[in-house]
Amino acid sequence: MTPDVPAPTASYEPTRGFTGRARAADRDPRLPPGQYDARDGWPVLSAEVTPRLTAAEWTFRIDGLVAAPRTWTWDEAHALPPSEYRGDIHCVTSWSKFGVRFGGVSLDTFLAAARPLPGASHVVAYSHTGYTTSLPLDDVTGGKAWIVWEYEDGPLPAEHGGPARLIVPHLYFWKSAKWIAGLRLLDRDEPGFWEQNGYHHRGDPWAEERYAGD
Ligand SMILES: Nc1nc2c(c(=O)[nH]1)N[C@H]1C(S)=C(S)[C@@H](COP(=O)(O)O)O[C@H]1N2
Ligand SMILES: [Mo]
Repeated sequence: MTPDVPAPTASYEPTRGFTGRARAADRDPRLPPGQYDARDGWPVLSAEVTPRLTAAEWTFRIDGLVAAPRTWTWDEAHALPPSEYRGDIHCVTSWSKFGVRFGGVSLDTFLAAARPLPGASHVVAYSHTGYTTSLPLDDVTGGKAWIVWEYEDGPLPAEHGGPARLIVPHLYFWKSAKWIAGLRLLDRDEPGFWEQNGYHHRGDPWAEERYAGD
């Protein structure tokens, strides 16, 4: 108890005609609305038990509306040109993490080999566990999505999706399927696990697209 220290909320007190600006000055500009900085923590959010999946067993497939459906093994995926993401991630349960590094291969590299057909507009990403999430194709192309197996300087921990996961960091992190098994390209939006359970279909953290109807 430190009664002579002003309450920390004092600086957030709305001033007439100045609301929001005072707030914005105090907030880290990397923090989307309604989020907090998890700092050193990285919560684990899994609907399923962490699977026992070795690198040798892991495969990644692209099929559906593509000219050349195919499956990559761990070694085949690692032979592709490496790519990394350095930046922020945002979970819909309201934590964000700043300046993290993930290493792997750009999804563009895999998609270039599979060659999406003209009618393809959406993807369903699915995990080796059965978890699914749906995304517009535009949200996973153009340098916005990766298949990753490194976190900071080490292998991606199993509870965070290792051996490999999808990351789509410009959207809420439920789109970033852990233990990624594949991507199916479709000509329509086919809602995945959380999208069928009340979450928003797109999930832009800057627009606070948390739930259906947001
Ligand atoms: N296979 C699978 N992937 C998943 C999930 C899950 O339950 N299963 N949860 C999603 C959600 S809601 C979030 S916020 C992130 C959490 O990733 P983390 O546990 O590495 O923080 O993974 C996403 N990918
Ligand atoms: Mo989440």
